[in-house]
This record gives sequence, C-alpha cells and structure tokens, in this order.
Amino acid sequence: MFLFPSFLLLGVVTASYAETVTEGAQSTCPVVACSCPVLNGFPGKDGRDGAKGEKGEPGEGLRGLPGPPGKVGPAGSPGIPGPKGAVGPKGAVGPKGDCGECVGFDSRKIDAEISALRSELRGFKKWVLLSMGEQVGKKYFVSTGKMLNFNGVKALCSQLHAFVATPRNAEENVAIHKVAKDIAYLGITDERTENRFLDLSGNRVQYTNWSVGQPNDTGNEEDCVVIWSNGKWNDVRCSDSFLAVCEFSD
Ligand SMILES: [Ca+2]
Ligand SMILES: [Ca+2]
Repeated sequence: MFLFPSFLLLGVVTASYAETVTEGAQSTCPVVACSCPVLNGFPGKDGRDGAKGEKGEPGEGLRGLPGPPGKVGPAGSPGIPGPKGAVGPKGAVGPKGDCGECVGFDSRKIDAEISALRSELRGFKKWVLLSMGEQVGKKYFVSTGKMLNFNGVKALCSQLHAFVATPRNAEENVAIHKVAKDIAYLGITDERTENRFLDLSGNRVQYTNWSVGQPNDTGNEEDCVVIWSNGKWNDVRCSDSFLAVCEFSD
C-alpha cells in the first residue's frame, strides 16, 4: 500500500534527471552511451607527500640590514700558564730612608730613653761597688771571692768589664788590702823582662810596696805579684791560685 507513492516518486525523479542529462549530453556523448546517468562520488583522500625537491636558487630580493651585536658571552676558562720570563736587571739603589720616620718611632725619644737607662745603670753599678768594694777617687776595688791562677783572674775581671787591681799609690794599696782579706793577685808582672815590672797596659809601675827581700824570683819562675794580708808585695808563680780582686772605673 505504501510502495506506490515510492515508485511514483522515483519515476518523477528519473524522468526529470533524464531530461537534464539529455539536454547536457547533446554535445558530449550519444544518448545511447549516457543512457544510464550516475552521480559523481565524493573527492578521495589526499595522496602521500612527494619526494623532496632540489634546493632552489637564491632569491634576488634585497639583503636586509645587519642586526645589532649580540650580548657578551660568558668568560672562558683560564688558559695554561705561560713559561717563566727571564730575570730582569737589578734596580737602582733607592734613597736612604729615615728609620725613625719609616717605622713610626721617634729617634730622639729612643735616645733619651737610652740615656736615662745608662744613667740608671751607672747608679746601680755605683751602689753595688760601694756596697762590696773600696772607693778611691773614681776607682772601686772589689773582691770576687774567687781563687784563680793569674790568667783566670785576668779573664774574670775582663768578663766584668774591669781590670785586675793595680795600686798606683799607697791609698789605693790600702784600699786593695782592705777589700782582699787574703793574698790577692795584682795586675803587675815581669814576664816580658825579668825584674822589670809592668802593669797590664805595658807601662812600668811607679809605685811599689815590696816586702823585705822581694821580689826574689824564686826558682826563676816568679813573674807575677800578690799583695799579702799586711799590704806588702811578693813575686810568685803565675800558675798558683790566689784571690781575684778587680778594679772598676766610675
Ligand atoms: Ca820574675
Ligand atoms: Ca817571691
């Protein structure tokens, strides 16, 4: 019951289409060949990409202006140290500097302090000499308490920045006699020439206080001089040990 309208509709469409095709086909194909007209299908899918073409020739357009400089790149790593250079010539001697100025010290102040220390040391030395010895003028005679041979006495007094006690007059002889309190060496010898007595500076002695019968050079070997406890002198062997008495100057 519903098929009739459908066939009817199909017949109308077919007839209409046949007329359209017949009109267009008059100039393209015979009626017999196009007796069964069909509808064109939808376009197919895109084909695969073709092979890459060769690089083209450079264009002939105008070249653009150069761009601005780029930013400075990061610093590179240090290179390998170069070889050591040759020693250069010696420089000229510089000007003489003022030590006081270059190290910030006042040389005048230092000199003043040294002078003050020397004065203080002299005072201390004088106090010691007065406490331990006998003073005659600017001389001080001090017993060391050491019993030594003559060379030992000379060395000891030298270490004390003094000389072996050598009386130049009766007053000094008394002073040495007081401080010695024992047989003590004097700074007098005749080692160089027998019976010619000299002090340790090589000067012939002017004052003497020999005991009776002295000097007698016993055994021809007495070339040094001692002062006895009575203040008298005797020549003795220099290798014997006696008290060391030194004299200091103020
Ligand atoms: Ca002698
Ligand atoms: Ca003698």
